Amino acid sequence: TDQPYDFLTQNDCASLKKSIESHLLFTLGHSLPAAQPQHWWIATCLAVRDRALNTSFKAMAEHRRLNVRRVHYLSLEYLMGRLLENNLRNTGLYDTAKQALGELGQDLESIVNKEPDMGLGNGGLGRLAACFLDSLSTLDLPAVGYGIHYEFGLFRQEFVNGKQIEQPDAWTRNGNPWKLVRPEYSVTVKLYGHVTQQFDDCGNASYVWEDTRSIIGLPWDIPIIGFQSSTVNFLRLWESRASDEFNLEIFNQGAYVEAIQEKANGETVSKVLYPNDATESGKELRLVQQYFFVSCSLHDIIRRFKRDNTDWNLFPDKVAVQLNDTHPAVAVPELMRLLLDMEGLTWDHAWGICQKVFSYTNHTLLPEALETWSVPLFGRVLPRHLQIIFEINQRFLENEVAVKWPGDLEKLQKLSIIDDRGAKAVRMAHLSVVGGHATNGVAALHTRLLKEKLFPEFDELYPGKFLNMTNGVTFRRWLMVCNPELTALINESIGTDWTKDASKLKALEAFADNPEFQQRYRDIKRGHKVTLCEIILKLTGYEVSPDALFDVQIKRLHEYKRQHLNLLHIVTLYRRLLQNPELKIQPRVFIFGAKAAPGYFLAKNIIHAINALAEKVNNDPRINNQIKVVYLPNYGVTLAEKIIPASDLSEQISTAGKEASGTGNMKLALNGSLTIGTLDGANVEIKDEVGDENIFIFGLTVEQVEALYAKGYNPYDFYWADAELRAAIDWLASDYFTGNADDFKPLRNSLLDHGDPFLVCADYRDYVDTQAKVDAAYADQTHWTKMAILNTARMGFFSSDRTIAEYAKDIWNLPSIKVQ
Ligand code: DL6
Repeated sequence: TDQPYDFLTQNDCASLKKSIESHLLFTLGHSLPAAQPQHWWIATCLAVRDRALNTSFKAMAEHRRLNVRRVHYLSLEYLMGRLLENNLRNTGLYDTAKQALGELGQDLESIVNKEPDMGLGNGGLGRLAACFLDSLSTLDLPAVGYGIHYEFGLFRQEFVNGKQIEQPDAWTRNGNPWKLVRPEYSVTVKLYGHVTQQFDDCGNASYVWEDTRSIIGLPWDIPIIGFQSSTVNFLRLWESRASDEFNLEIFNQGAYVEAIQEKANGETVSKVLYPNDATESGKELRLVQQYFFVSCSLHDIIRRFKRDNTDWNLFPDKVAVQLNDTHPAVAVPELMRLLLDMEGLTWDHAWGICQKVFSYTNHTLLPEALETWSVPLFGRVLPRHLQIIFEINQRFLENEVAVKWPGDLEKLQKLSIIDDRGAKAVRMAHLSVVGGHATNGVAALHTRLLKEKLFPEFDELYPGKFLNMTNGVTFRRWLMVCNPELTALINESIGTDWTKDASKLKALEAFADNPEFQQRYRDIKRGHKVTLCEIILKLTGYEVSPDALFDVQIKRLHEYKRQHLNLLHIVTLYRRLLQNPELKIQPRVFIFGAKAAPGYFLAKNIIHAINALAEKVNNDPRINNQIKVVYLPNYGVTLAEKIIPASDLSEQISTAGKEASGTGNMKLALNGSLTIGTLDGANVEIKDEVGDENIFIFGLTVEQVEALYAKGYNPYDFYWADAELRAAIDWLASDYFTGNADDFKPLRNSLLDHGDPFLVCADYRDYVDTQAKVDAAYADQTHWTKMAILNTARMGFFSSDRTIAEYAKDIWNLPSIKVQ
């Protein structure tokens, strides 16, 4: 940069200070004395953003000079959380900023707390995408993230009389300093209309998609700053705008209101995130959202490609596209359409390109979460794409399935991209597998089940196409930012090499038995527990003790995750304490954090039950504070950063075979919270890493679950056989907790009369008995601390840097580009 701008990009304290001041004065228009904390936050973010942009210019120029291959991560969700502290730590500017703001009479910590969460996702899938972006920049991999600029992110959760109420989350209402609008890269997207076939003089057919409606995609860029790296990548989020500010024709007819209505319709597309991560809502708007962001992104990718290349054969060398679940799967027919109808490529040429470009990550085996779209709906919204999908399917069935299994109609039906058993539907997972060169699961067990149960024929048809990429989390946010005290202790003990190579955390094993290290490790945990106690008091009004065992279950509320199994254990303990006043247990605080999809009745009933139990238990003098229950409202990334370092026990208790991976399990174990869990998802690999003696495993295995279902599962068998289980369920469904015996009947019915689909009753006894082992283990603090330290030491494998390095090598073939 030229001299006059040096203060905008230099990293010394005086420059940073000047830069913050100048943004406060000239960007925000506030004198220093008049500025509010909110303004200081924005000015500080802008000062950091200047520096990020400066790095990005250099990285982009180098990428362009080398005409590099890039990965394009397409995800309908990103759960970014707050960015300021993370960006300051990643750039190494944290202490400088603290000093600069201190000299300006401000406190960095309180400024950091002004930032609202960027909550553009539901749960695991969206947070994984955010961790991946961090690792992509950290590993100097050229990448662009693409998503939707939702005006309203995931709802804000409140409790009224213990029941969940949803409030809108207008995350960007007061402006967001990280995002940068790029109107010059706006894209026009077409929808609806119809397709006609046309012939040229030689009889060649082409297809024209006409009478369409248009929406404009306006891009907002968020810089993604890596840890000590030379690369700043971007997350590009598309906002929808109506194509004409005023539809003149309608306006001239005097229909002003209709014209404005049309404008509002265009803007609806990016209005709201669907608050649902497990079942498909089936709403037309959701299909429109998916197509909108995919089409904008592909236009953007092609624009960048054409800027530096002329030969379409090079497209797969320059472009990798990762489909984060099937939500962006419409990218397959969209790229085909662009190549066929806009660029004039032949079918075979276009298809060859497509298959080399795309790869797909599956994040769930739950049948209800596997996306399908009704054919009539799809055809109405995207008529040309439906044609293309039919042709892809016909060629696939004729040239591949029928060749591999001649005359096998059942195989044709099973593998078809179009499900024609009842009302016709497009199977987006099949489209994604067929349209790309790789499909991956997100944990070893999940990938095995994907191959053996969900896609056995595809696996046979395409040997080597299915890969495992066990998830990971960024250790920047989930250790260095959320637990700076533990980070400092680790650095002091084993140096800082682990920050670039997480496997080096293993060196901590040598300290597991060291009394002084143990004491400091415990003190750090206790410090976080004290902070969490304050948060709990503020958010719930309940006072809890930092000396109790903090037992944590934080994740979306879903029956398969079995918060109600945890609930039954607490009811059991409560009852035991009441029935035996002499009973002494390790005091425990049960901490929950979870949002339920607004239309998910039973999940909301479970939330209500936990809150009702909390109210009773926490106010019952008879149990002498031995147990407390708290449900923290509005669980999200920022709250997680406070809960995770304070946790002693991590609840990972899904029915085996249902949780694809989990990533909270990794964050908690990294921070020395021992897992109580089933052999599900990544728990299996966590157990392998930390060792059987440092984890509490219980419950049915996948094979036992299958056998039980096959035999015919009857929850009443367990209910009648176990007096404590029976009492827990019946007590919960009595009028004891709320005064109304009907309140938790739905929960009771689901566990008994509706067949207990997630085997809560079957796993109850082993769970409760394993919890007793936890209680005994916690009594020996020396040994418990040793186990916790070994968990931290052995979690290196679960760094998202490792995961992303594997994607880069085995799926994307993407080299790292260091910029001078
Ligand atoms: O892969 C990220 C994350 C896994 O850790 C969770 O186990 C899994 O439930 C979650 N899947 C989804 C499914 N959404 N859809 N479709 O969020 O992905």
